[in-house]
Amino acid sequence: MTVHEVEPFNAEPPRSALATSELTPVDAFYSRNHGPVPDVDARTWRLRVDGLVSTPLSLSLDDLRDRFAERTETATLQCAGNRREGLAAVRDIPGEAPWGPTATATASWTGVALADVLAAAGVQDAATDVEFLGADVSDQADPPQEFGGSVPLRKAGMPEVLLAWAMNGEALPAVHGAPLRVVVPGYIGARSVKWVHRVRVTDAPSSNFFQASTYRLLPPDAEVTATPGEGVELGLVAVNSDFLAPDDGSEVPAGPTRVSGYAFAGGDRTVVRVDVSADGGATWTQADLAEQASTWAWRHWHASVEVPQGDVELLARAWDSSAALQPERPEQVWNPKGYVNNSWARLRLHGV
Ligand code: MTE
Ligand code: MO
Repeated sequence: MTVHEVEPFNAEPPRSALATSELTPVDAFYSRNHGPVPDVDARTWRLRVDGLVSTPLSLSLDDLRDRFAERTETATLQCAGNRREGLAAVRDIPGEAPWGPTATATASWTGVALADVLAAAGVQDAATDVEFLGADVSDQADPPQEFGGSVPLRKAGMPEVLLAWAMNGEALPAVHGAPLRVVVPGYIGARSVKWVHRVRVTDAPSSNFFQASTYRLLPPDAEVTATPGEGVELGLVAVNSDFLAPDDGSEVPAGPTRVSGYAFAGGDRTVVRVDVSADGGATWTQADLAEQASTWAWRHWHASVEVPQGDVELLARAWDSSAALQPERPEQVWNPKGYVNNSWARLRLHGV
């Protein structure tokens, strides 16, 4: 793992660790934290469901297992800061980790549908949003605050949104949110709140620091302040892709070379095409796309490209089912917090 920060713990795996299987092994799954990993006792832990509901609930893990049907969904998580490195190369982004292309990963998540829990609580007519609060306290907010965020009620009511206690069939590790985390497929990773202990039904988007003041897209010339409501709230993940093999900077035999990577689009959009170029974008080869494990999962892809003698920069770009194409250059999407770098993927190889 490349450890960007020890406390809070922030780390991403080498590209190769994501290349071999559609489901990312748990020990290769990136970790993104804003405070210390909380020590939660699963026996005394309860999930409170309150706010605009007719029957507030307090549920133990056994209650969740006993009262609701178990569901498993394969979903990709992608941090809004994934690939920030490419933006930081354009212009400095102080105070934010220079994430490479692997602050994203895919797991099969097991738990219960949030929709079923909301139905048991009875959502009132005035409700518009559902907020999640985690047990970790982050001093990145002033004063320090629990990590939280919300999604629109219409998303919260979809069957793919889970309260999950397992990933890839194993009990959720502490660093990934044990005993319970939210999984909001198609949304930026920040909405998949770990160590969730409260689900609050509301009539407005969350005023939590990590939604109202950060994870927002500011115009390039904006100053970074913590004023709530500035810029645009991030939600659905934009179409994105990157290379997974070979590694950046590798020496390879000149000639036809197999390259592979991932592509992902949020919301209920899917990846429909990936192009790869070895001549700066003059000509493109369409990559072969692997079957998608679910609507909510990335697509692995591979292609054979002609690598010349010497240095070459390969390009990759994905299209989604709304015909959106990744923008060409990081300069075009640069923003002061370094979110959503979905510019074309670039990989340097040296043909020998
Ligand atoms: N939940 C809590 N409680 N605290 C956090 O710091 N980080 C979020 C989200 N959920 C976070 C959280 C962010 S920004 C991302 S990208 C994902 O968790 C990362 O999940 P992972 O660490 O399991 O990969
Ligand atoms: Mo994130």
